[in-house]
Amino acid sequence: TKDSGVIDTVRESAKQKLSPPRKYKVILNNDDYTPMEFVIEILMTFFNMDSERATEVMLKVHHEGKAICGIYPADIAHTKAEQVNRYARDNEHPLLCSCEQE
Ligand code: NFA
Repeated sequence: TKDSGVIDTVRESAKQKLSPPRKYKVILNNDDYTPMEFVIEILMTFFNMDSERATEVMLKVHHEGKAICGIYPADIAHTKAEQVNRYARDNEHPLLCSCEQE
């Protein structure tokens, strides 16, 4: 900085070493019963995907067993998974959303 000597020394000693916040993958899991259209609606509503992207991710879950819907800080990831599971259960679908540390 333009200040030197004692001022910079104070700044250095006050600096904290913060690790970057850990992130979590929000995962959507396949099942045999949840309608494809409902999964697309979930991806558009909770993960802000357009219908083209939502269809692509839904088909990846359908064919590969699971897919990542998004990567977020811990609290947001867990809240999204909870909201998806609540919405699926309210509509009597077995769809399961989970989180994994990145
Ligand atoms: N496998 C479901 C079906 O054939 C569709 C589905 C896709 C379910 C993605 C869950 C996740 N109706």
